[in-house]
Amino acid sequence: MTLRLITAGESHGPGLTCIVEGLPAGLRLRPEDLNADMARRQLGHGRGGRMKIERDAAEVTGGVRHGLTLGGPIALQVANRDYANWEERMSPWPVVSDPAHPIAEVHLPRPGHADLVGTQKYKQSDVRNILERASARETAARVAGGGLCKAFLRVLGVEVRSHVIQIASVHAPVRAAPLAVEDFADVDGSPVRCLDPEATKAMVREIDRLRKANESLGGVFEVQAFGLLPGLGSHISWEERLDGRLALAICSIQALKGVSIGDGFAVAGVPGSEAHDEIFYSDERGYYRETNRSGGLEGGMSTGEPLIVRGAMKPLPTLTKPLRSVDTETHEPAQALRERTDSCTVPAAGVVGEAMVAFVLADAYRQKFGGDHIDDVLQAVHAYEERIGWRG
Ligand code: EPS
Repeated sequence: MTLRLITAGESHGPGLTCIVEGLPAGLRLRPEDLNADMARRQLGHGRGGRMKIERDAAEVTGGVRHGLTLGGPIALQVANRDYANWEERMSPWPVVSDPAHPIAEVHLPRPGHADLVGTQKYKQSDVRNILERASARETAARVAGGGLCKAFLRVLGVEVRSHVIQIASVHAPVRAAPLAVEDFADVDGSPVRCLDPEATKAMVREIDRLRKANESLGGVFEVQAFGLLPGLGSHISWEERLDGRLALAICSIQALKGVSIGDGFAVAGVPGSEAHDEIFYSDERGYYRETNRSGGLEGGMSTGEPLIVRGAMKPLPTLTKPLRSVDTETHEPAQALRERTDSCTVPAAGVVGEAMVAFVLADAYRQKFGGDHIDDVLQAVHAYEERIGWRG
């Protein structure tokens, strides 16, 4: 049993679709399981005008009846309210446009965006035919699907959270103690979703400063998952390694350039004796570690410690003071497309990161435990917990 998540839709088209296939029957869902995260994804200091237009919410059009999953694919629809302003330009069907105001093609690819390579690869003259799908608007659909995965994980005692640890050159201070799930209770109260109040202020100031200078900003978010069992994923073949799957899921988020797990790149610079997590045993706790440098993953499998994954986002490539580019019709030097844009979406990317991690973990639970009904899943999980003497 594997889980699949597929999205469709363009940024300014009629709407987005997400289909999640492979969840068991009998899983209880509430509208807020989907919509709470969609609303969180819209927030964050540095968002642009578009988020004032959208009120993201998912309409369920398949796979759920009376608040319970049926075991079939679940289909979710997210409307693009902005489509009302783009109906002619983004109509799925040919339109008879006013000859005095023809629908203009875009010929000014933005460095750093999918624009230029996409037009070459897909044989398009209009950059809009690429940018509409490349847009991070698509992540609204992923987050809707991620809500389903989170609801499934919650029944299994797994919670996924995120926070922002860097925006541009501003870093949150390194935390002395490991985070617990309760530590994230107020994270959305920070306009940049950072757990440190002083760093929050500095990040907001940095966004304001660079936005005024017509710049965009990148940063780093961290996703943690609590309550995992040991043994999700596998060492036996490369494509089953959970760290590889997480890396794919995180790096697939628009504008993500880097991913790290646990101590990540820093672990490359310390001696072996300081890089690993020693193993202990007590009757009350069973096997346990006193450190979690591995980020909860050893040999491509979860260890049962909190999972810690970071994603590094580049500054958004749509700039209000555009970079140099080339007109794809004339091949003359030109400035890149200048469009309404966000200046920083690292806080939102953290919410998307949660959805992607939730998907990978839900998939790993489906692969390991199968089950057509959620009760079958729970039975299989409990049998495994008993076999390995898991104390949670
Ligand atoms: C995006 C450009 C902006 C963002 C958009 C992603 O949209 P617009 O061009 O309509 O102003 O706001 O993000 C979303 C719409 C969203 O829901 O996150 C881009 O080019 O990637």
